[in-house]
Amino acid sequence: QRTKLTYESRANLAKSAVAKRLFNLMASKQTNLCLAADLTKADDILNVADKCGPYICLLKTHVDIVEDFSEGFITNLQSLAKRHNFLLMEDRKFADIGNTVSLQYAKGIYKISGWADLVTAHTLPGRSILQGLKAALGPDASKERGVFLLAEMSASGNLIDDKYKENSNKIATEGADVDFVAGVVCQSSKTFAFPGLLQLTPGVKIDESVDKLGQQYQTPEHVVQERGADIGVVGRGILQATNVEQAAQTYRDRLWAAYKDRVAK
Ligand code: 5FU
Repeated sequence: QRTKLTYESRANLAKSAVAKRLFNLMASKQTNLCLAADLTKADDILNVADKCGPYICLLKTHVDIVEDFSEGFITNLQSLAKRHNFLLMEDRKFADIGNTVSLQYAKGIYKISGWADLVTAHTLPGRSILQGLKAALGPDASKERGVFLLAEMSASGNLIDDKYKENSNKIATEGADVDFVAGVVCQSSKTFAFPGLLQLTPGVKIDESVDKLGQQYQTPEHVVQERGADIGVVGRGILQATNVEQAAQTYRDRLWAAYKDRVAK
């Protein structure tokens, strides 16, 4: 069972080079917290990235909500990632035909493939989503990039059913492009079994169980121990705290303790 294995041991089973890197980073830095930096001003994102950097393995962006985007913002974000040792994920949720996602990944204002170690993609279009994203990268660059495929969502009333989950798992684990898949975004350990993939689970908060727009929350302990999360994604739980740094530390401590408990049992 993958949830019983340590991150170190799973690094050796990963087919994606970025997944391997992330598993090892998590183990050495002792954190399985991803910060969802959903803020609309570049300086605000850089500020929370600097404060929370020591406690996170991954910083997740929605770059299209940044009102004052510039290349300088990306340069600064990358140097914070380097300084504090975390990876960058753009939660773009690509969902179009291969040719279009290839353009969306590498071109336009954001040139995501140039800086995001990881991106998210829906499996709705089928395998061509992976081929399309890969096509945007040179042969060497594809080793430094990875995709998290969405097999489930935390939104109440979402349309994903068991068949869709099963087929998403097949795309993530079978075929020529599995070396490009770093993990799966989902809500349950039953969604996939392969231990070389990371389970990223959003919808994590210490108190409060829903928001007004369909988001459903679970506690850090619940997502790691009952739902099989390898990485817990926290946005507003940290961003809206009075002391952001302290909140990041608390989430880091609770998510990490839950993981240590999980592998010890
Ligand atoms: F794929 C998903 C999902 O199923 N639920 C999510 O909430 C992604 N998310 C993202 O996680 C969402 O786009 C936000 O960036 C983040 C959750 O933020 P919160 O403030 O902790 O609710």
